[in-house]
Amino acid sequence: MCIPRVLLALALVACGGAKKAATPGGGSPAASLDELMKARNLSETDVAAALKTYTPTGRHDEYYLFGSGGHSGQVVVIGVPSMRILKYIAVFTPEPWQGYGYGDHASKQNFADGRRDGRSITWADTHHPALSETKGDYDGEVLFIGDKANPRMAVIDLRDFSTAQIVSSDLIDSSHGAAFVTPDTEYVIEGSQYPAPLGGKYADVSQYNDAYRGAVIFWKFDRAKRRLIKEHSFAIELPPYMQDLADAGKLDSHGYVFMNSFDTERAHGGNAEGNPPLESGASQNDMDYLHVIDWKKAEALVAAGKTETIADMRVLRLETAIAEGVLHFVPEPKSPHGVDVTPDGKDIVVGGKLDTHGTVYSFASIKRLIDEKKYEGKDPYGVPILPFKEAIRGQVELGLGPLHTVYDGQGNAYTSLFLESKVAKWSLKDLKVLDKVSTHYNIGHLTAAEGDTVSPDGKYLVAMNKWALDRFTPVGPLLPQNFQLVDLTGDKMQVLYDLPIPLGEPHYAQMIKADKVKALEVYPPGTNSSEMAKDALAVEGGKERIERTADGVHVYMTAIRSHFTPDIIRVKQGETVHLHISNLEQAHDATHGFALGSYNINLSLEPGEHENVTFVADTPGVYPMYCTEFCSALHLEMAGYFLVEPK
Ligand code: RUQ
Ligand code: CUA
Repeated sequence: MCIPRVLLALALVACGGAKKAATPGGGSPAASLDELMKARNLSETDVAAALKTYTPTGRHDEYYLFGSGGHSGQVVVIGVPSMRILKYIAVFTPEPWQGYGYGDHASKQNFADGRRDGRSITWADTHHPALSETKGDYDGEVLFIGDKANPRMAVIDLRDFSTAQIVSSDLIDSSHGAAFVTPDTEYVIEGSQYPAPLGGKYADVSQYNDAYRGAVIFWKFDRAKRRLIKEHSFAIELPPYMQDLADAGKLDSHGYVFMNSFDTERAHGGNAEGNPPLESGASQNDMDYLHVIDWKKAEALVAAGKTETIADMRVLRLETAIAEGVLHFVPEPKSPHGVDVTPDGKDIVVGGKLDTHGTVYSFASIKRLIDEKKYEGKDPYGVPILPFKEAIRGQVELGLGPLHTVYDGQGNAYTSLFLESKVAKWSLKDLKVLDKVSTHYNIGHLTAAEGDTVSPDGKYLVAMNKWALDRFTPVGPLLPQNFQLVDLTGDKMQVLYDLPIPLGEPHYAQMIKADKVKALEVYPPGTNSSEMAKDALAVEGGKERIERTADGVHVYMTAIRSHFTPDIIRVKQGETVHLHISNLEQAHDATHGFALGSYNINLSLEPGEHENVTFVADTPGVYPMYCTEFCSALHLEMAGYFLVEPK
């Protein structure tokens, strides 16, 4: 009770020492804080929680939280501790406000690169965002996010919080262990989940053991270009287990990747064909395999040409990976889920899911066992298995359904307990639980401030809850997810705030110090935002024009408060039209939109930005074009006509 009292006293000082506070709604006489608490049925603990998150107008947050947007195929950006939603970044899904997927060349290119089997995909199941790292610390340059359903990877540039690239490989047909970065962002990891014949080939599921495989892709990141380079990437073939989450080793364990698996039973469904249902078939064994991958060694073998190319990807085949000592297994308790390397890189924590323990592996022991070739056996594919008991430092009894673990800077770990709906705080040194806090409900991932770097901040944790049940005013049978902000500063964890996420099921999120991200205020004049360079077709004020060339009509247009120039465009039916539009503004937040109805063209022209659009004027008529952002008092007048004369 003493902490809330102090905060309450602070609150009173903050309102000028008098026990008067403004009444919501205004007008009526100010009520005292006590009266407000009574009227709103708030306890001192509630008021303390409010004071820890309340952020007055104009004040900025201490952290950015980058959360997966789940099915929406987007990324949600939230300020912490206020829990205010700052942005949804369009990634895999068209998004009208950002003009993403509505005509401009850059987003068209992203969607083209994200096609699967030649098919355009307009949604994604985004799971794990990963911030780029330098020496194991977030550097605030880019964010990666993977799509589980249509295995793809996206690169988001944090200079402008927009998607710079989407890549895809036909090697695998689903992914889950993505995105995770190596400590200097040399590679971005994408592990498959559901085994399938590599390279999109066909084989009946009855050939599961022989023809189906898993794989992990190491996407090469070119930091100068801020792009993933497919030609420099590679993959490692894995047995047909369901590989799950991954984490890269750091410091002591640098050079390794750890990846969970389940269904080492190789159950593959067929419940209408006399087989056990997949979930029970996959839960027979007491142990599955933690995959220990030496990516440095793999990289050297790839450079030496020991690969086979499948679906345009250089693949280190399973037998090579085994023969060269790239891949080892260590047993892990029953259908694990999260694998999380500790900040010092010395230990690896695995959540048991169907086991009540967190298992703490010692990297030093794993390394020694590998060096001594001390195996307790081999799996059916010949992968050496290290002895479990000698590879672990210990186990901690956490509770029901441990999934994911994050860390603070004080030697504590925080593990989500899905079945118990709790977060367990425990000591890495003593492997003892120190505290538990209830979350609402069925927590999946959790994220702590800089919680998976070499130097976590502690302070705040966000529980990412799958079920919301009774937490919010009802909105029908489909409920939002619930992000709960938890204070880590006291001995006891305290839930401070509930934020409904009504757009998809977020899985993971990362929280970075806000001052590490250097976001642009405006683009330099004429910037092509996908290239982050001046566009060759950028238009300067006074140089607007319409030109007819062999490939169609080129319209060089500018936008500035409150007009487009030219504002009348005349073309003939069937002509190809190339719009080149520069927003001449250099004032912060002076964004213009450009909408051309019936042609499905809708752009967001941020200050300094240039965009190119190409389309065929196939339907004659009169089409108003106008600015879609309320940019000025004469915004409604910021309009013109696109005239298509019939043939
Ligand atoms: S999953 S809720 Cu990370 Cu995709 Cu565990
Ligand atoms: Cu420009 Cu409204």
